[in-house]
Amino acid sequence: MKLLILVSLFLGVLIAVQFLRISKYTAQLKDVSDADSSESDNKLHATLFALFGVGYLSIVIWMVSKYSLMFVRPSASEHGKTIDALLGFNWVLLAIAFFLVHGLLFFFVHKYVYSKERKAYFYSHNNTMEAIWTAVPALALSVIIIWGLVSWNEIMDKPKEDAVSLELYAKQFDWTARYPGADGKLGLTNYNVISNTNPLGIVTVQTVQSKLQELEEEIAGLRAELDSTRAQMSDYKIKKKESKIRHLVLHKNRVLQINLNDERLKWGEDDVLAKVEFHLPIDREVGFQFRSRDVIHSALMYDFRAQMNVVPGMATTFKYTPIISTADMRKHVGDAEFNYKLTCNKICGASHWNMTMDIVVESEQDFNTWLAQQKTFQN
Ligand SMILES: [Cu+2]
Repeated sequence: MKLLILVSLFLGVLIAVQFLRISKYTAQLKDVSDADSSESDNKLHATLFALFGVGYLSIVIWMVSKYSLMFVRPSASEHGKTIDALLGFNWVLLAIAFFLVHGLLFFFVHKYVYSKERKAYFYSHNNTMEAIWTAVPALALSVIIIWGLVSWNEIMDKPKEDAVSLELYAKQFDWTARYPGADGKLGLTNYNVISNTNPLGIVTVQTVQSKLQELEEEIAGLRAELDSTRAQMSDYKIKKKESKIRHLVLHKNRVLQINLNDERLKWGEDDVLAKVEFHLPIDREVGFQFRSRDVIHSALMYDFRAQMNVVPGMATTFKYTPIISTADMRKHVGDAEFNYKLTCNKICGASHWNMTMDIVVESEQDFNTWLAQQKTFQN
């Protein structure tokens, strides 16, 4: 079937080329040059152009009404309303400019089709028009930029004192949500103490000690292996093993630098970790902190009009106030299964598509009940 389509396409092109050659020869016979075109040809093209213009603009209107983001779910966060308003304003300006310019373009091509009786009017300059088409876009852009900057400053301001704080930790390929626990403080973190049982690298006396033990065991194991089999090993293998040991010793030294008497090491013990879904209380500000273990991820919480890059080696922050509970949004969209989603919005690797978490927005009371049911890090 594909071959057939290709063959017919090829033949179609061949026919078109032959037609062009025929018209070229007939033109030579009639002694008219390529540049001349008859009045009926001009009229036909003017009509076709007008039809194309109407068709094109109709398709634009149809596609916008069918696929536009203007009619999707309302913002579930307070600041999202501002973002939606800004975006809406941009769309209105774009629509005015687009339909005006394209409408005139197709209209003029149709109206001023070449005619022998008409001579083009020479019109080189008009200061008023120059001023208008400089001032109008400048004004429109100023409004967008000032409005945008003011909103941005509000949105990116520090969270309030009583805000819920919460960390979203990304790694290939999942998310972990971390709440500060009873003390209200997120525990310290350090990549050097990351282990199978401590994927977020939370620093507590216990995680430091178990990491040290793990490293010591690994070093001792490698040394024993090297001692017992050195005679049978190639130089290359010996060097590789020795280099591995050196790296582990350096790692151990970095862990040893952590001060076990630091009071702040207690903060992490009562941290609450959540997978699969995390909960937020309605109408309370949430201060987010984002961290990544490996590559750049991006935390997109579409319904809250929130997105923040998640960058290894640093913590990024964002805040918002949820204003529509999951239950209310389910009613609004008429889908009892609907859930707010946290998704990764940077192509971060093979299972990028799988990096998602449900977000449940509920009453303060339900939120506290849920939080109390979660295990603390120490347990
Ligand atoms: Cu990702």
